[in-house]
Amino acid sequence: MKILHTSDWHLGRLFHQQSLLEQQLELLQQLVNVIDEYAVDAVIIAGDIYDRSVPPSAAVKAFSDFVEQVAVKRQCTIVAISGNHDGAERLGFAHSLLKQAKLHLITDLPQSVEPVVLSDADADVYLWCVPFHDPLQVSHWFGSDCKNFNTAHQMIVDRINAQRNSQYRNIIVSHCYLDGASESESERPLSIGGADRVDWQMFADFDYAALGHLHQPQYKGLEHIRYSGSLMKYSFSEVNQSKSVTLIDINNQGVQNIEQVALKPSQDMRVLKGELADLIEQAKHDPHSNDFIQAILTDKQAILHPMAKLRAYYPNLMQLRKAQFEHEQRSPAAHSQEQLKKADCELIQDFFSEVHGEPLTEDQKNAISQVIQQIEQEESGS
Ligand SMILES: [Mn+2]
Repeated sequence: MKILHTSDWHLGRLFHQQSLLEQQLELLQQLVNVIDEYAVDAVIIAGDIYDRSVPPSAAVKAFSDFVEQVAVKRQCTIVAISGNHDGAERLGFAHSLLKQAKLHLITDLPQSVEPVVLSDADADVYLWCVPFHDPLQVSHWFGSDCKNFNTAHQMIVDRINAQRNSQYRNIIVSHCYLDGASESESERPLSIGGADRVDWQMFADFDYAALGHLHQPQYKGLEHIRYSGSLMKYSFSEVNQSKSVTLIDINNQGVQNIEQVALKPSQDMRVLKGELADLIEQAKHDPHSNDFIQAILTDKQAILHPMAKLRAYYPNLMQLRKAQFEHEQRSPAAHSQEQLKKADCELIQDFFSEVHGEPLTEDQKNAISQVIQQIEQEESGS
């Protein structure tokens, strides 16, 4: 049985105010081609199908067309969970009807223990699908308190383990942040204060872990605990990553082969560094001048209208930076990502030590990070 693992499509995402839908549609077509070429039986989407909880209509149409191409026309099963960017309830509309049409949408926590079963001549595969959740939602479901993402995820896995039968093959699907894995700038932190990490060890006993959230294709701990990575590059921090989908060949003995199939957009994302005059000279012979470009200028003297001058050659020049400032200040994107995660908590910690002359206790820190998280959730309306 051949299963394709993908995640983090972020349909409807804007990049420097520009829609990426055209590029996303091109890559979805490549996915369909991979499904045909490798005779794929099922597709797993490990969360973040959309970029926002209320996606633009063109993004909804893109997913709808994909479902029609894959589940309806090709009778290839689609199993998708909600990620932290998706609006779980909207995405889960009519899920019990849709599963009869080979589209399994798992957006509600209790569905984690209702496996999707795929059977053919090769294998019986149980897919345990864990939609994105925060510790509060898990506390509600279990009726007991759990403080962080790791405990919450472990509780769900324990419940799955109590139910699963090792006579069959078992795949777990989740949208989470594995401790120690590599992040990119285009992921939205799941929580602040660093309490969002989960241990890879809890996935070790499954035949395969199909993960979403981190945008770089990678495995962590063991080769079968994997992130497929995002559909395309969503930040300039990802220029050196090769995006792909992961193809798993599984039979009743277990996973037989894992292969990364490259996704190649016709418009790439690149960073160019040099003096403006040199970049312009090079641009004249650049066969990929349509790419999304970030330019880092190394000129020492001031230049008038460098953006306009370079845009004449690179119409998709999205960002211009001056190298001389690079060592003085870090990139604004990296800075804000870091701030999002740490700033509020650390600010309160600094203030507390200043006033009381002693640091916060672990309990106090947890209480503060919970309050901040709550405020963040209220503000985002989820
Ligand atoms: Mn994502």
